[in-house]
Amino acid sequence: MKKALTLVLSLLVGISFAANQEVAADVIQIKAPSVKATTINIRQTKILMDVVNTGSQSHTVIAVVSPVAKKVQLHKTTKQKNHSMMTAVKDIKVPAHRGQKLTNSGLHIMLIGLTKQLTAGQEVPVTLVFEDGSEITVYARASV
Ligand SMILES: [Cu+2]
Repeated sequence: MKKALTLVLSLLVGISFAANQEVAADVIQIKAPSVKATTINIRQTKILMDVVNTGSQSHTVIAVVSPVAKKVQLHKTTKQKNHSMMTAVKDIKVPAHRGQKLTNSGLHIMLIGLTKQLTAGQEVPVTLVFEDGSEITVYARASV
């Protein structure tokens, strides 16, 4: 009897624990997604947006996909003495209750090996993949 009760209790704890886990895609909102328009010979460009986390747990962007580029990387711009440099980062943290702005001079998404020119006004589909496997797809508007 005691054993059965323990089993029931641990099942209940398990269920409530699962219910407390937020799904990243349910609590994250993407504001103002944009992509820098390109000229004919340019093969890479940046995507910027405001990743807002309305949830109470931190989440992480682990990958981004877009059909207009052969490769998509998560990048960080760092200021050097006379120039700025971009390096790839493994993931982008999205802190609870606030989020993370992706900017020209900070963390951003990099489209590499563009399969076509992106002209102003065009809408580029971008899918963000989070640590729990959930995804959000938005359309980044190209602007100069
Ligand atoms: Cu970059």
